[in-house]
Amino acid sequence: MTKSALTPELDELYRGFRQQWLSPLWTAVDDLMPVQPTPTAIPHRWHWQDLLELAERAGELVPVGRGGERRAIALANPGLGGRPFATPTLWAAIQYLMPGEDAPEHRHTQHAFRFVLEGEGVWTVVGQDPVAMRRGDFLPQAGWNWHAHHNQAATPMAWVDGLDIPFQYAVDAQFFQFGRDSVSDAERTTPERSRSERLWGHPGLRPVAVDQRTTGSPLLAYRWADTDHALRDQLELASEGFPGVLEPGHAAVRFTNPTTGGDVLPTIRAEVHRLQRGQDTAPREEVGSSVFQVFDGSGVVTVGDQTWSVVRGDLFVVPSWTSYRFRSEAGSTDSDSGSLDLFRFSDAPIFEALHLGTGRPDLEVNA
Ligand code: 1HN
Repeated sequence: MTKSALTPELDELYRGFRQQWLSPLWTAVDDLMPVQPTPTAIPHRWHWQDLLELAERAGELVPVGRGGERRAIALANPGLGGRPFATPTLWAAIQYLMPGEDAPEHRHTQHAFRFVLEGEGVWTVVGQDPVAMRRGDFLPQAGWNWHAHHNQAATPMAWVDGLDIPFQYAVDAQFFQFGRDSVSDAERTTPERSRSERLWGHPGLRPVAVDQRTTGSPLLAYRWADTDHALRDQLELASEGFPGVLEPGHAAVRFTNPTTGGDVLPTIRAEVHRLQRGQDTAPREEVGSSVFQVFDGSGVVTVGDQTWSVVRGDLFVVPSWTSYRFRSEAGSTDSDSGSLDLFRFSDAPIFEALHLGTGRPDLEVNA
């Protein structure tokens, strides 16, 4: 079908289409079927320091309670029309709790996690299991689990929440329920280890008697000491000439569900990457979108046509099919090792489940 000049007859035809809620393909095919993804989300970076200052101000001005539910302030990608969406599939927010504050119990079908950049003193109670949150910990919480948070420390605490809200919003899959208005005293105590960690937190070992198929990981906390150790071991092995790293000087681990070995949540993949001092990565592009947070160190990040210097806590978005690469800045001041540690989460499990792959289909077929 070639595009022809608009005659009165064609104009009449198009009016007929509109009146009957119809839309011809031939005027929309370039938009609907681009030769490669043309993301509406754009590369964008948020400074942690700016987020923290605004969250602190929200802590002074905005109470937490039933109705508003959480003092969470979402990253709104400038390409996505002001919606609280970091990418078309992913929500990312800074959440802030003042000393003594409770975030009330509720549950929702959206899959979620917390990642802690700094501080401690907040516990999250997931399915009545109190779980401590400390720097570097990753806390997944699959959909439809009851959860509440409480800050029992004398200082405020901030962390990052990731959820698949934009995805579930786009496909009309969300359900939500309020829980109890306050949790029991037993749930207010913070044991050193949660029940989930005592049952599921032993490497390579699963409880024989527990065969339940949970949605997402039954392990509710992945502690920084383990993540750090795994990354250090990968780099040490590499220096001894053994495989394991992603590329020279670049170690990476993925949080997995101990019952399956697969991704920790049905819709969200989460990883930590460590780039040794002075190293850079090869450029990559993938179908699907990611949010990164600098956990430690500093570096230079290029995403599409943007290049940013990033420091501890800064967040940035990599839209679908947008080239990205990193460089660790030698001699950074806030990290002992000079390496750049990046926390990353993405929607990769959705794309893999739908066989939308991570790259161009012809390249994948020929690979
Ligand atoms: C939620 O339940 C949490 O539990 C954080 O901490 C962010 C954003 C939208 C809807 C529910 C939380 C959320 C959320």
